[in-house]
Amino acid sequence: MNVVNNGNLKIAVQKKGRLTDKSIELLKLCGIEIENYAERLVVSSASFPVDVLFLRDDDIPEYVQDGVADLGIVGENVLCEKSSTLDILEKLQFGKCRIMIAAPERFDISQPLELEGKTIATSYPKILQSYLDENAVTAKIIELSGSVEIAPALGVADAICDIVSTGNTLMMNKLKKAFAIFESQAVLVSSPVIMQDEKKAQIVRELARRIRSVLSARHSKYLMMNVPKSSVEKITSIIPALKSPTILPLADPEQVALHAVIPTGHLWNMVDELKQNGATGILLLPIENMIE
Ligand code: PRT
Ligand code: ZN
Repeated sequence: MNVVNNGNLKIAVQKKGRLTDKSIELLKLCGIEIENYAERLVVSSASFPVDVLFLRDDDIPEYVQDGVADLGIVGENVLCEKSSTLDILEKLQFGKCRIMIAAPERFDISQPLELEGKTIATSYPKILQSYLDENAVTAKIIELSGSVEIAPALGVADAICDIVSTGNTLMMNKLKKAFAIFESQAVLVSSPVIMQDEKKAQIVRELARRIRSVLSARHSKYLMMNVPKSSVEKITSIIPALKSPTILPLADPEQVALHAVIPTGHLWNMVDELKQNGATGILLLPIENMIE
């Protein structure tokens, strides 16, 4: 690939697939806007010194290893299958999935030893082989590049080893989950030499800082409500605020506005108690960034 050496940091993301939208969205939340990327291989951001390279996910580890890209966003499953030794800078909390063993219902497996002597179809032969080795199991691996789930019905394999997220694909193919052998999510990886270029290293540190602030904001929500002055202490004790809440005066001298950052998912457990203590106008807002 011919990539211009303009001093910009080069980030490889998946061109078209499950990680594409979330990768672009994450970059956008970090202030890296890219436009018109539909059919292009490389797009420069106008708002940050970054070029985004669009590649097949399987190729990302090698491009980053070779230094064609400085950073990459890719699933841990792909990294591991390629035996990549790239540094993982951040786990990105999307693209979560598990590589699982599954088999037709009549073939009931619940532990690795039951795979002894069986034939297993997979797109992840290395991850599967090292799992079998760790468990001292000998099985025949058949490598397929796609549609692994139909292998048992075709009589090609006894079991499969494939990525599962919702489990719908397994169910549609009348396969039953046995157990997981690998947990994966999208990660940000870096080239082994990137930190030797001080200018790029600085951009990487800034980007990593922004990513961390976006990720930590996802775990929090901004809670706002009006509360009677007399209930402030009680209400403050109910909410699991990350920091001390902000109390603001209102036109009504008996009431104050109370604002707090709370962990995502906690509002529903306390909403009745808040109302019983006189809270009104309860609003919960998303937080885009939380700068440390
Ligand atoms: O073209 P390119 O090579 O770039 O893409 P690809 O087709 O190899 O990969 P893609 O886009 O399918 O997946 C990219 C990455 O997303 C994977 O490497 C994983 O890290 C992650 N990921 C997360 C998944 C899934 N969830 C997932 N469900 N990858 C694949 N699947 C498959 C799964 O194998 C099953 O066949 O999606 C199907 C539906 O899954 P269920 O369980 O929800 O039915
Ligand atoms: Zn792929």
